[in-house]
Amino acid sequence: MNIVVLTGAGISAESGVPTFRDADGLWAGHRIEDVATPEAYEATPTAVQHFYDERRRALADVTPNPAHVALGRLEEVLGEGLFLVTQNIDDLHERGGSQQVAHMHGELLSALCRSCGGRSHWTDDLYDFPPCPRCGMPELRPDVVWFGEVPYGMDVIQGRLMRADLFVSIGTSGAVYPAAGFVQMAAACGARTLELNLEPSEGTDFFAEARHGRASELVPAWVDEVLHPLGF
Ligand code: BV8
Repeated sequence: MNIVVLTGAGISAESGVPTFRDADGLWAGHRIEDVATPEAYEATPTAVQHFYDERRRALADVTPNPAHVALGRLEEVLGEGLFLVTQNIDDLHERGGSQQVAHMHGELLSALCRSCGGRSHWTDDLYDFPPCPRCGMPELRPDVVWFGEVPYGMDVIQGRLMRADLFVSIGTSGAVYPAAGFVQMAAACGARTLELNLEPSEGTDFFAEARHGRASELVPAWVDEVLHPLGF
């Protein structure tokens, strides 16, 4: 069985990580074009660095919730049969037990050097432009995909979507492409499609089935449904 799971900010909401578009979300205090575009970084690099430094620091105060843990259990049983792709840049999937996570929009705990192109595991601030561990240049930026930049791993993602038996979207508003289009690609290639979200997403009509509620309840229940027939 080939399952592709796409997650968004909603899966981390109950862990205390703010989503983007909910009332108290990240965009409530900012405009996308002011903090999540290459142009914003060119114009006000320190302000953009602070936006990500705050989120990186906040990772120390959050913990995985039952939804993350349930997906870790699903991977333990299905192995390569599960492909987990996330729009999130937090490390809660990994801390919840998932070992293979495709971060299509990058990761807070990675720094990308604009001089040598090298990536380094990074837990500190970047606003003071520390030297790149590889080349020494003060050119480290957050290793995240901004609007207008190309998401990571699209070829692998598309390959998995095309041979999925089941596509499940968890905790995403379906507002941002190309992630929001994955359901249509999977369905066109014959996959069953399921949306698990607090409320109907912008793409909810593309899903064969939708269940609405909190991820910490919906996801463990769904994982049990998948694993019980397999004897787990
Ligand atoms: C690209 C990383 C080309 C940084 C992010 C016009 C039409 C179509 C597309 C475009 C267009 N104009 C421009 C575009 C392209 C653009 C885009 O889509 N813009 C939007 C605004 C229209 N996209 C891009 O630029 C992308 N690049 O297109 O390159 C390309 C394409 C294909 C192949 C090759 C090249 C790059 C976009 C990446 C931007 N970076 N994040 C950072 O984190 O700061 S986006 C960011 O917002 C997230 O990563 C995520 O992807 C996105 C959406 O957020 P969600 O995760 O869905 O969170 P949100 O708050 O929106 O929703 C939360 C949901 O959870 C809600 O539904 C809520 O109900 C639910 N929820 C809340 N609590 C719970 C819950 N569910 C369950 N339980 C709960 N407890």
